[in-house]
Amino acid sequence: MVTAVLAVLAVAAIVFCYTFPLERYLPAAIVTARQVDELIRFMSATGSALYIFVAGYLVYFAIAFRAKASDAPDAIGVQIHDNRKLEFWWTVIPLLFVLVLSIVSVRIWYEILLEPENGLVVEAIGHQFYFSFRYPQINGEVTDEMHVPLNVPVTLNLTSADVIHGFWVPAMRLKNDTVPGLVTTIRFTPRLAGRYPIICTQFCGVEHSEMDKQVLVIEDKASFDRWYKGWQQKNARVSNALPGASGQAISLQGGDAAAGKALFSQKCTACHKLAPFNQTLVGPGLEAVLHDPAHPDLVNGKAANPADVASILENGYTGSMGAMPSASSNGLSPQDIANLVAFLNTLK
Ligand code: HEC
Ligand SMILES: [Cu+2]
Repeated sequence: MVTAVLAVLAVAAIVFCYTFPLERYLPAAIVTARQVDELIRFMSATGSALYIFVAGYLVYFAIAFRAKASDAPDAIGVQIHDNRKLEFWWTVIPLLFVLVLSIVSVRIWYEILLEPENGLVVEAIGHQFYFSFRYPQINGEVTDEMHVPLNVPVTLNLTSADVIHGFWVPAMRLKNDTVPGLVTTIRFTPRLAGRYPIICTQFCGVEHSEMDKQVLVIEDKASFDRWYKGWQQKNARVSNALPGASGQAISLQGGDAAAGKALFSQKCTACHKLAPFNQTLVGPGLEAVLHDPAHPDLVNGKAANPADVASILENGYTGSMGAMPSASSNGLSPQDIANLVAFLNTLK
C-alpha cells in the first residue's frame, strides 16, 4: 500500500519534471541551452523519484515502528545484521544510475566544447564593478551591453582586470569565472533574439550585487551591424592600447582632450558627475577638479595639478568615499590617462 502511494507520487514528480514549461520562465537563448535543460529534466526527475521513495519510507517506518506506550522503558528494537541481497542491489543500482548520468553529462559537455571556432570573437573583461567587451574592429572597449548576431557562432574569451568575477548568462545555461592573468573561453551559437541579463557570480567586492545590470543582446544581423557601426564611430578616437603596467612614468605631453572627453563618458560617468566637488555619485564631482579655488587639494591631500591627477588615475586611491580604481582596473593605457588629464584640465 505505502509502496503504491509512493510510486504514484514518484510518477507524478517525473511527469512534472518533464512537462514543466522551463523555457517560458527562462528562454533557451543558445543552441546548447536546450541540451542542458534536457539534462536538468533527467536529473530532477530521477532525483525527485528517488527522494520520494527514501523520504516516504523513512517517514512511514518512523511512524509505523515507533515505541509503544506499553513498551518497557529500556526496550530496544529487533537487531538485524547483514542482508547480502539488499546490499548488492543498493550498491549496483546507484552505481548504474551515476554511470548513466556521467555519460549523458559528458556528452553534453563535449557538445558545448565542440561549438564551432569560426565566427565572431568577443573578449569580456571583468572589472570592479562591471564587464567591458572588446570587439575585433571597435577601438577601446564597449562598456554597456554585449551584442551578438543570431545564428553566428561566438567565441567568448573571458578575463579580468582586477579580481575574480563570474560571467553568467542564465539564458545561455553557461557560466565561467573571469580570472586575472588567465583567458578562458566559452563558445556558443545564439538561437533566440532577446535581451538577457549578465550576472557576476563571484563575490568580488562591496558592489558585487550591482553586477547584474548589463545585458547580452541577441539580434538579427542588420541590427547588430548598425550597433557595431555606432560603437566604431563612438570609439573612433579612443585608444586601442592595452592598460599600462602600474608604476610606469606617464608623459602628459600630447594629451588629446577630445579623446579624453569620449573616454570619460565611457569609463568615468558611472562614478563621477561633471558637477561641483560635493555632488557625489560614488566619487566626487569632477567639474573644475584642476581649477577649483574651493578645493585646491585632491582627495589624497596633494595639490591639484595634472601630474597628481594622473597619479590617482594610474594607481587608484581609496579614501573616505570609497575606492577609485587603478588604471589596470579601469582599462586605461598611459595615452588614455594623458587624454583624460588633458580633458579634465579644460574644465574650469
Ligand atoms: C568605481 C567608481 C569609480 C570610477 C569608475 C572612477 N572613479 Fe574616480 N574616484 C572614485 C572615488 C570613490 C573617488 C574618491 C576616493 C576617495 O577619496 O575616497 C575618486 C576620485 C577621483 C579623482 C580625485 C578627485 C579629487 O577631487 O581629488 C579623480 C581626478 C578621478 N577620480 C578621476 C576619475 C576618472 C578620470 C575616471 C574614469 C577613467 C574615474 N575617476 C573613474 C570612484 C571612481
Ligand atoms: Cu564581479
